[in-house]
Amino acid sequence: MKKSFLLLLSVVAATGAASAQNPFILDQFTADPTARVFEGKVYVYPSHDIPSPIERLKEWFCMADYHVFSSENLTDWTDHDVIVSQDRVPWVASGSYTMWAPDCAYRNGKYYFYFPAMVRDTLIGRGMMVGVAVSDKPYGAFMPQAEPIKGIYGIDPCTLIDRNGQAYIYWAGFGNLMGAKLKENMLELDGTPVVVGELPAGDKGLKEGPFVFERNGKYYFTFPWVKNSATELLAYAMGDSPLGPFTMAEEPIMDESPTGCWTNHHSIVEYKGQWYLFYHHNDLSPHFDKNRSIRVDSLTFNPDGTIQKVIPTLRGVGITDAWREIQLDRYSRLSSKGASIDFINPANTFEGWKTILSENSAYVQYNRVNFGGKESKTVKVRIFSAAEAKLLVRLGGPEGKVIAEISVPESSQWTEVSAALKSAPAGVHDLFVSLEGKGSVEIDWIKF
Ligand code: FUB
Repeated sequence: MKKSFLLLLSVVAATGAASAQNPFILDQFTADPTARVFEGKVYVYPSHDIPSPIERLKEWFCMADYHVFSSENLTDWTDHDVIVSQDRVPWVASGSYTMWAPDCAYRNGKYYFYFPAMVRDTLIGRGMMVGVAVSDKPYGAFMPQAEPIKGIYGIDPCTLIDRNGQAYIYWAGFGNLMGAKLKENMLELDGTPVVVGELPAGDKGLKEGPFVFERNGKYYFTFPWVKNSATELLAYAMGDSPLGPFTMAEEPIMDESPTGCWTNHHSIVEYKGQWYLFYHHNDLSPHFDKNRSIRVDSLTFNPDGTIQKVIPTLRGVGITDAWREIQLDRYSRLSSKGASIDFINPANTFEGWKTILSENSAYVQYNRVNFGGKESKTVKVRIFSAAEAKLLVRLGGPEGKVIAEISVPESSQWTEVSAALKSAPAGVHDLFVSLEGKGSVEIDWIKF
């Protein structure tokens, strides 16, 4: 493969539609997020779901390539564009669209991108195998190896370098979760793979997507598991060494998806002193759960090292600047009556969501808005309302200070309306917007 082509692929794309909220990539489907901290930023290596261009995969997973995304503040994400694609990997079956869950590791000045895919017919051991592409930078250009790693038959690779500098690779294969040492070159297994024991047996539900990490001398073996014959929850076991033995934890890291997404696939990473769980739901594709979207929420450990269950949120992580378009529909709290969320355009979910307030005092709350940096004297909302109405904007909550009253005009289309701020806020606040009196007001975003 020509180096110039790879360099072209690695050119940083302009920041796409991305946000501090969940899901955090909004201009394409993304799944199976493996987050790693490289060069002081978080890099997320997801799968890239697409609606299938071929009949055989119309109702199944379909992926042709991988993008990588990076962020310094977990609010603004840069899409570095395609780093590896099925057409450029010599061992991958052409047109198989099987670029499933990947991972990336750093060692000795190089970045190793691990990915599963269907092998060419001519290779021994047909089916899914795992290959590597190597780069000098976390965002590419990645140069794929000519052959997949010998001895790995399966999907969902995950790597770990333990406290002694030994590298491991884990994967899901034939109903089991597997592990093996990697050689110093990160390209070959060092010894025979083992079945990771002490996990629920195969007849107790599908296990896949292993993600292993170390914290305070303990190794956490985490994995999606179809425990209750429905969708996947995120389970884990703990042990003192990378290949076990492990002891299963009683509580899951995350319960089954509230949206009925069959898969969940995750990674856990510490960044600037906070731990995060990256995972996926099917937010942008509510009726087809093979087109997924990646999310992130904070994760906390108990004093004994066990993991507190993570409740999925729409608000996500990070702080939102007041002068940007604040998507209230990724709310922290909604009133129990008269407030709802819907797509702006159900025929094109990539246009995002709207908040609908349709009863006196109905409200939406959006936490952690930063009013520092730029002083604003006005508030602007993108709004749709068939009749005149009034919105109140407060800081803090329902009893908080009213900072603006917005008179909403009658309109037959989306329109932007401004109002003067009663006082200029400073610092980080929770934002609270409510309907005062009658009406039904649809809000796309608000900004200051
Ligand atoms: O994305 C395809 C497959 O779905 C992954 O490899 C699994 O972990 C599941 O998320």
